[in-house]
Amino acid sequence: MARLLDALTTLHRALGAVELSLPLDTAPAGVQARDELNGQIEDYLLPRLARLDAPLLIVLGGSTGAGKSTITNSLVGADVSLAGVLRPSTRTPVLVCHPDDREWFSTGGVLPDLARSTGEHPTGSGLHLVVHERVPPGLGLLDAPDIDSVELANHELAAQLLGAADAWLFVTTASRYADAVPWEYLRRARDRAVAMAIAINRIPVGAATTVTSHLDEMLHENGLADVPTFPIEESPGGADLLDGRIGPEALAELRTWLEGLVADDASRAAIVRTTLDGVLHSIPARVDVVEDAVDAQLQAIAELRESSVEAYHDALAALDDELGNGVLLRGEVLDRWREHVGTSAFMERLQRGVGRVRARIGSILSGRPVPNEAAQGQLESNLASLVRSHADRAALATVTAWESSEVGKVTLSSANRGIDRPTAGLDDRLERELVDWHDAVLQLVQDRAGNKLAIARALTLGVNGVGVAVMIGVFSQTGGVTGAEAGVAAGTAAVGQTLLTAVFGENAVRDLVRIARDDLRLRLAGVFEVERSRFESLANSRTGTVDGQQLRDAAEQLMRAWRDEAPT
Ligand SMILES: Nc1nc2c(ncn2[C@@H]2O[C@H](COP(=O)(O)OP(=O)(O)OP(=O)(O)O)[C@@H](O)[C@H]2O)c(=O)[nH]1
Ligand SMILES: [Mg+2]
Repeated sequence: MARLLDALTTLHRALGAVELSLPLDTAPAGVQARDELNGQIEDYLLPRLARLDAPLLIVLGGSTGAGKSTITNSLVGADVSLAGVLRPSTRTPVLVCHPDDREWFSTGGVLPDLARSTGEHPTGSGLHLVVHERVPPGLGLLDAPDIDSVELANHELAAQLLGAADAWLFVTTASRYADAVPWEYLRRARDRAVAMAIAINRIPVGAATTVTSHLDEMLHENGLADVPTFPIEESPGGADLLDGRIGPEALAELRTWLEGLVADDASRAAIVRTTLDGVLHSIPARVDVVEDAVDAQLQAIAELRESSVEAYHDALAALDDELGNGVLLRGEVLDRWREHVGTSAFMERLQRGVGRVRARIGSILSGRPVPNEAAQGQLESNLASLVRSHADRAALATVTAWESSEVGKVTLSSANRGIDRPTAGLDDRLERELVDWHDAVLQLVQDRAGNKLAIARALTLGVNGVGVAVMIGVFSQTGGVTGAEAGVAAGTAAVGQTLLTAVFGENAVRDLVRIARDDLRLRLAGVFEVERSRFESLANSRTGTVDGQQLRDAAEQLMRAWRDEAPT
């Protein structure tokens, strides 16, 4: 039994972790199946498996006014549950048992979430427990609320109670037995192969054969041919029973059936086994429903995640294009470059000539305008604002994509304000990354340059100058600078490239620039990933910790354990 209980606990835990909060078609059925099954595991399976010889619980369920409370009182021969003309009359379920079974039904673990009340009348909630000598030992009779009145809470409670039963005593009447709602329940009992009997109350005198044969026909059609039926003839009394009880003769057969259930260990064990087996075998199909719903949720979440990945990917690609096209040479980087190379001292030195360097770059420099302050003033854009604008675009694109579906809207509903804008920390994070990148480029130059730095130093470039030249190389790879600043930017870039090439050689420069560029790309991708992570957490907050496969595995594990450990 230990393995079975373990498997059941595992399934219970897995079902408890199922999250179905997205408005998908499959969700309502999934929620219902999940809650019902988990309820039944707690209310019935765990306590029953923990003690197979515990008293039987027979639950009286059915339409409002069918006579469940009246039959309970009449069987016991005492007013244990209030019956009445006002519908629905039973709201608090009443469990009546022999005094010997009091302990099991009050603390034994059945229906653990229903607080027990005792005393003359139900307190209004939980489960009212009454003991009476006339109930056969080993049997609890539970008078449940109805399944079809205007009180929806009654139906839920009734379904929970029926789920906890070792056997159902379904109560209907001669005029109500063909109603739709009771048949939904009867078919559920059939699907779960729960031990069951049907009492047809208030049969007009002499009509028993007509009514039962029609009911039997319906049972047959619904695959319930084996269910015993107990016709109960209408007792006189008009709308209300005179003394509130049905005569003993009318109930004789039903009483015999009930007593037979607990007459000996074998018949008691047979009922326990029938229902246990039925309920356990109903589990895979019920888990299937939950599983489908879970998979649909995960699929929907994956689609949301995908659209955020796409939006940020597109934005990063666009940013990447712009990084290479020289647009950035209008900004800070250009300033830095100028700090090192844009001085007249440097230009003079170049003009005086430094061997082959001069030879190779002289032609490029001749006729070029020297970068000046005025040109610099026109250049306002910088990397930070470029990144920010792309981050902005990606956030907005993601929000727009998500808002196009109900699932996305619901997921967005728990977002913080400003989800459609870049994060507050973007600027700081980006600045840190750029500082780090700058350092990394300098380190790279130092590592790769070897003694060529001596030449660079001779040009007063130094490590910094070479580093900045590499950065300029990164931002001018595709060359296409246009507009007013083109002359300055392109000139500066060309000077940088030419210098680098002169000092380091073409391949080395290409390498340096490529490595620096890849490094920057990676850093920017990281910055964007932080931006996107807000959407990722929103999506994750809608995902439970289990998927369909885990549920399927848990159900299979359970069925294997039951096959090996079922009592015979
Ligand atoms: N005359 C007559 N009245 C009956 C008979 N059986 C039940 N009643 C009456 O039918 C009414 C409803 O009976 P209840 O026992 O309260 O019905 P219930 O199924 O418990 O109804 P809910 O608690 O609302 O779900 C009561 O007024 C009973 O007295 C019967 O055989 N003859
Ligand atoms: Mg009642």
